[in-house]
Amino acid sequence: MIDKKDLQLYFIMGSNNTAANPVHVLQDAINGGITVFQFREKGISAKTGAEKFDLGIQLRSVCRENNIPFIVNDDTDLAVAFKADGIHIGQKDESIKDIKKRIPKHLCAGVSVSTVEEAILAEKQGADYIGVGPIFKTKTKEDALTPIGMHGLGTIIEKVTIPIVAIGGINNKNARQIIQAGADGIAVISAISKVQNSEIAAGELKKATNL
Ligand code: TZP
Ligand code: MG
Repeated sequence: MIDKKDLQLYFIMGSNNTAANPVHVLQDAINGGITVFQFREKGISAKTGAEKFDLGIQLRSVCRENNIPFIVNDDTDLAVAFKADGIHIGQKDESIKDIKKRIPKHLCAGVSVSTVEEAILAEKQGADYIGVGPIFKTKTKEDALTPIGMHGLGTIIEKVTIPIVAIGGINNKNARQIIQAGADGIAVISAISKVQNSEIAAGELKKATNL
């Protein structure tokens, strides 16, 4: 299971989100204060098969050594094989209801949503948390939807009681307003993976999300 406080600073990364060694970036991010990590190996030139598996194992080890929950994007079988702490899926994936039936009980399951309807359905079907977005414009996800803005986030916060993490274009300048609006945390890729110093970047985001 995932605790609300674990969602405060949710870092997501795959090998194509950084020019550096992802293992080092993750360690730096942890040193800076991230509270949960998601392995998201997808998009242009993403690793597959054994290479994806090997990288995942390395990143999982870093999380384990540092007591950081390790969540796998999309691939439920891989999440189970990794003995991950959770799985995160999108709207185009298998339903959370079906996934919950075949994953071990201790794994948490998160779903990406961008509308109130999707959020309510995710909650009803047993999601442990929702990722809401994109809030702002992002260059990271090739097929990102139109940003829902702070207003869109607010309407979803009003309607569900499960933990909420906001995603999409979040940085240390706009992070604080997300938490002030009532989200439990922020999820970021580039604000930590694509900067000179991931430890400092994570530290700043952590500070911005500490109300
Ligand atoms: N889902 C919605 S936006 C997004 C994902 C995976 C990308 C977030 O990346 P960044 O760099 O934090 O905007
Ligand atoms: Mg997906």
